[in-house]
Amino acid sequence: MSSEGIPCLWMRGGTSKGGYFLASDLPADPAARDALLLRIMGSPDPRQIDGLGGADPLTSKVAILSPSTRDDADIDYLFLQVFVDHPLVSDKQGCGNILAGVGPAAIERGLVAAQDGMTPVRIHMVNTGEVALAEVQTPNRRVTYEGDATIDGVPGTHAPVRLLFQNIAGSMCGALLPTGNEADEIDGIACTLIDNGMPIVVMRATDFGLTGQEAREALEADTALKTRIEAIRLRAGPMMGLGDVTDSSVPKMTLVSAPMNRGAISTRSWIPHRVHASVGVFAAVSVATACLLKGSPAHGLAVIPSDGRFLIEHPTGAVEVFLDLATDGSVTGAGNIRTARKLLDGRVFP
Ligand code: NQM
Repeated sequence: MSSEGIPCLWMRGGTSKGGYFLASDLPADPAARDALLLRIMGSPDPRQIDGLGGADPLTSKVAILSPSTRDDADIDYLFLQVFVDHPLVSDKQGCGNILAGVGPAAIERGLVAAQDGMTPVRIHMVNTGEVALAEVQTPNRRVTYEGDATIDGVPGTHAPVRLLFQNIAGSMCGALLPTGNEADEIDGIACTLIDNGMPIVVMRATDFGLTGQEAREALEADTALKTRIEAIRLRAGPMMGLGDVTDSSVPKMTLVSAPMNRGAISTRSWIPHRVHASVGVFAAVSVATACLLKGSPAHGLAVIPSDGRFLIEHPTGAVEVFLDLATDGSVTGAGNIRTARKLLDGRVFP
């Protein structure tokens, strides 16, 4: 263990928070790296008392940055989910919220030169193999975190970070609909198994006797519900080509209901063992895409916007994702506005 500490940027990205590291500052061996990250976060421990993690999957996240291995990107971004109460670090998902901090962090660390005004950063998302474009506000060639943009689930206003995605269908499952069906039945529940940037299982909240408007805490306290949802997830994993997902953070489980606040659909997301305080960015893109499928349980509940701007309601408000649609109705691209904030630039002592 280094007595000098390891350089670390601690940042909020969207509605998540975590450590941003340079790959060159971490062990190259994945097992040694993961052991180090568990120590840094203080896992496994439900309180993460001996580490920096915030005792919540949304604040126990890591971004590892390096110069890009690809010509069509400026940097590589590997996302790692550090489990809170299990000794597990998973690269089996990406994260669109932490992605919001990647462009700013890459500029802060000198991996990308800032332009005057706005700096586009092409980010190779190593977990899924796709490239995202992030537009970072850089007046006078310096990253600014100050601005007028707001996102639900984060107090205050900040500089916008626009994120644009293409070709994200089948990011981890190889196909948008890995079973080839718009809906499958698992344990008597109609499910859409879909991956448009994030593998998720979309189910009607009412099929579980819920309204879909329940609070995060109420859902997490319902152990019978948790058990039912996990049983469906363990069956959905192999159907989605993800194999045994017992120790994997995907697929996520999304309960949908009719929108209540002029949105397109309302969601409660299991990620996968806790309930999201809002909703993941790629998960929101995947739900919006499911709304368009006539066979999906989401379709009959959704109010489809005419302009491709889907307001996805969640426990603390709503997130807007925009979908680019081809003439045949298929989704060709997606985007979202997030904000990010540098909280600390220092050294962490594992
Ligand atoms: O779906 C949490 C988050 C995420 C994922 C999770 C995310 C996404 O930070 O793109 O951002 O689903 O575990 O919101």
